[in-house]
Amino acid sequence: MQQELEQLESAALDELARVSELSQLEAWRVQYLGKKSALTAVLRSLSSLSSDERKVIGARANSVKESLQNSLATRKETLSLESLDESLGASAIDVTLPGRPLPHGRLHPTTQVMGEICSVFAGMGFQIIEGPEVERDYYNFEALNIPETHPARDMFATLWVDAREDRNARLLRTHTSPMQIRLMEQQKPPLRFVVPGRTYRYEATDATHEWMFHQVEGLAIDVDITLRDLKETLFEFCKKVFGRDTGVRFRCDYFPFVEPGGEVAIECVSCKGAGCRLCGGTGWLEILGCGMVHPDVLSRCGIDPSVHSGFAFGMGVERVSILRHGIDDIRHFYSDDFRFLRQF
Ligand code: FA5
Repeated sequence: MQQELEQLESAALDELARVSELSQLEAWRVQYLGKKSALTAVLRSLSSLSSDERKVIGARANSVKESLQNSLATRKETLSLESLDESLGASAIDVTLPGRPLPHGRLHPTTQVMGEICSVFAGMGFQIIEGPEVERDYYNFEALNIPETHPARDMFATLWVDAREDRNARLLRTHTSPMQIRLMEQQKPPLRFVVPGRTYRYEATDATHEWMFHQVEGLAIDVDITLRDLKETLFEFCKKVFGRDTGVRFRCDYFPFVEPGGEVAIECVSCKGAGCRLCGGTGWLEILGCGMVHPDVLSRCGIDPSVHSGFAFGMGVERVSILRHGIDDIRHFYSDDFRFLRQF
């Protein structure tokens, strides 16, 4: 019987060493230490043995029982630790890994170009100032030599805030030129200002026209300011922003609030002057209107035109951006398409 106990112990311990899951331990316990196990049968049979045999076999059977119980407890602890390690390993955070890049915002391409335009003029001695987007009819039209019945009102399809019949009616400014009047009313010459900001027109959109776009207005008033000052200022600006090799065209144009008036166009970036959809086949893209401030406008603002003269210009910011970056359609700017915006 003693030999039987030796074999039982070694078989049980061998099998226990092979148990690899906590859940299998109970089956092992039932088989080797349970009520119907061989060891329990030996312990139950002790009473039928002689007292000498009972002493020897009993002591051995109890030591096997104790050894199996201890081994079971040790194995249970080992397997518990292993499974804890595994679950920690699965959810552990590797703090040495590089972080995921977070998407971050940046300035809109229009804001970037507007800043660039303003800093070129700031370098020439112009101050930067902003003005209201909701304007009075007087500043947007009347004071700029565009009375109610003037055909030039058709140049500026207007979004009205109040009924347009009201002489004091408010509107969304169609250009930044009303700030010419506000500045000349508020300050005495010499004046040198640029005014960046949003403008609105009630018109259909296409590759070069939006209903909301940005302009930068320029105004310089002093003694002896001539058309030559205007042209040199604008050519210098074009050289700085578009480079020396880009074609610049200066032509006469009509605006009621300047005399003489002009427009500046830049060689089309898309077709290099050959003619394409973007430039409407002309090879040129107009970026600004300009001219010498009309004497009537000066007088209306309390500036004597026999003493002072000045020039003004109004530049389309998106048009400058289109030319700077080779963009084929103005509508990309406000489509909120990240694939477009991310490029700037
Ligand atoms: C004006 O707005 C005049 N106030 C400019 C001016 C100022 C003339 C001072 C004389 C003295 P015009 O409508 O041409 O002019 O617009 C000026 C520039 O704004 C255009 O050359 C163009 O670059 C841009 N622009 C005009 N309409 C749109 C539009 N719908 N979408 C985008 N850009 C436009």
